[in-house]
Amino acid sequence: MSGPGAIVVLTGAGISAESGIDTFRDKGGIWERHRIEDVATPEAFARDPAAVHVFYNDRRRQLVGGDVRPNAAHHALARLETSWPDEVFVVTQNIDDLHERAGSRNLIHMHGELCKARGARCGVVIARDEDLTVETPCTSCGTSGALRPHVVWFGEMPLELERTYAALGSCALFVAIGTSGNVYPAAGFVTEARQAGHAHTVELNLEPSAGETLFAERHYGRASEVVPAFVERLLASETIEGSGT
Ligand code: BJW
Repeated sequence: MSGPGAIVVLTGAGISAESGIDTFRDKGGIWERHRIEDVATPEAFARDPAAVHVFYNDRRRQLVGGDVRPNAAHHALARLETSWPDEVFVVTQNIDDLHERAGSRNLIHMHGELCKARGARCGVVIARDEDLTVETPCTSCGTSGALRPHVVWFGEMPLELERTYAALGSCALFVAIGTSGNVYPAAGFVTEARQAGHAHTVELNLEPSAGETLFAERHYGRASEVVPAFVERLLASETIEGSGT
């Protein structure tokens, strides 16, 4: 007998906001304090790698040493993964590790991971929870100053898109949580899930996103409240409402 169907969950900065991590485009968010062109493009890193390292070192210190922990929304998604009869796949745009800390395992970080670095020359990805500087040697190839943050900047290709599009094309439910819908290709996943996968689509966010009309079902409020409530309803019924409209 076939199950209720696979679920793909896209998460964005809003799911980690109540854990104390700033979002990008909200009032007081990261892009009010930093220009994208200065810290989040390959050109910025080529021009002034030290400034880009400072930007990510500060954020890494907060994640590793600060009082940051997963909130009820992260925990609810981990519970969904263990309790739902079919696959639950989380695609996060976030570079924090709060989904892992909450227990999610079937997860990819499409915009990279803050606690990893990549050899700009050799391409090898290594675990790194300490500061990076322009002198830090690559532990793989030994080249001095060749380590960059393992993040996806504007103009770079997001990670594991092939696996993500395959999942979007075969899921029964697509849920977007805490994302403003401004950055592609993630902002286009809802359309892909509807058209390729005929999935039911749900937005859970503090406020309507840029793509709100693309979702068949929408619930607005804090992630720590709307996500656990949505997950409880799903697990109680073990069915997916709607049919891709
Ligand atoms: C709460 C809450 C609470 C608050 N509870 N909710 C023209 C048209 C279309 C596309 C392009 C274009 N020109 C260029 C592009 C492509 C470009 C792009 O999208 N640009 C747009 C700005 C237009 N994209 C790229 O370059 C990407 N690569 C690419 O496209 O490759 C080519 C390709 C071709 C074909 C197919 C596939 C690929 C790369 C994008 C890299 C993004 N990088 C960043 C920074 C690096 C990581 C980091 O430093 O952390 O990633 S930018 C930043 O935005 C970060 C995020 O992951 C990303 C998304 O932000 P997110 O998560 O949505 O956060 P916010 O702050 O925007 O929204 C938070 C939401 O939460 C809000 O709605 C709040 O209301 C809500 N919220 N508190 C629930 N408590």
